[in-house]
Amino acid sequence: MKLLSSPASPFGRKVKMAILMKNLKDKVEITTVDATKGDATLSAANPMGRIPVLVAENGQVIHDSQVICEYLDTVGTGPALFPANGPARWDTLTRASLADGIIEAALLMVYEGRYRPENMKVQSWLDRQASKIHTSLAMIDKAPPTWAAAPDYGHLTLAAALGYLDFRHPGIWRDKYPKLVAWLDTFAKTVPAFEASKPPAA
Ligand SMILES: N[C@@H](CCC(=O)N[C@@H](CS)C(=O)NCC(=O)O)C(=O)O
Repeated sequence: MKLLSSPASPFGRKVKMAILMKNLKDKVEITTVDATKGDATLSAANPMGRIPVLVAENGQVIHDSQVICEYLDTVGTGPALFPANGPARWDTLTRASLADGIIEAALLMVYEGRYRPENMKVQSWLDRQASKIHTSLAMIDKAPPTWAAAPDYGHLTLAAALGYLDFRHPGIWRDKYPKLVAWLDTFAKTVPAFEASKPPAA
């Protein structure tokens, strides 16, 4: 299999964690793609021009990060990342959806800084994204999601979100959400893939 991603991508990090958690390291070749510049290989695989994209062994192109993780769950070994059905499945997917929302808001803040000329930056837009992040973190911090046998897709997505905040917005969450800080420490100790997929220093 081939994965198109980049070292800094939080959505790519979700997939990299899933690859390691499902014991597929030797089966996936990772190619670095710069999604911010427009890349012909990437556009051919995903017309949205977004990473991550997985090309399966049979040549099938799979995106986005959730679909890739679900695919990897079917071809790898180890504990299931996605409960097959019932309330547990909707709980996992809903926790992941909220964590993806945190990543999206954090990414929009990065893009605002990166792409808009200084005199066109809209502070109220940045504040709105930051507020979404804080409202979500405050809710999750009340009762960080535990796991029984092993962390699932919802947990790995939350870890990717917190890792991305550390990477791109350091200082905005750790002093406010102590339970989440402890939760991420426990996750990192339980899942070596978290540290192994860490982006290079910003
Ligand atoms: N929903 C997608 C989001 C992917 C995404 O936004 N990736 C970012 C990099 S982390 C990207 O490719 N951005 C470039 C762009 O949107 O043009 C997923 O879960 O994979």
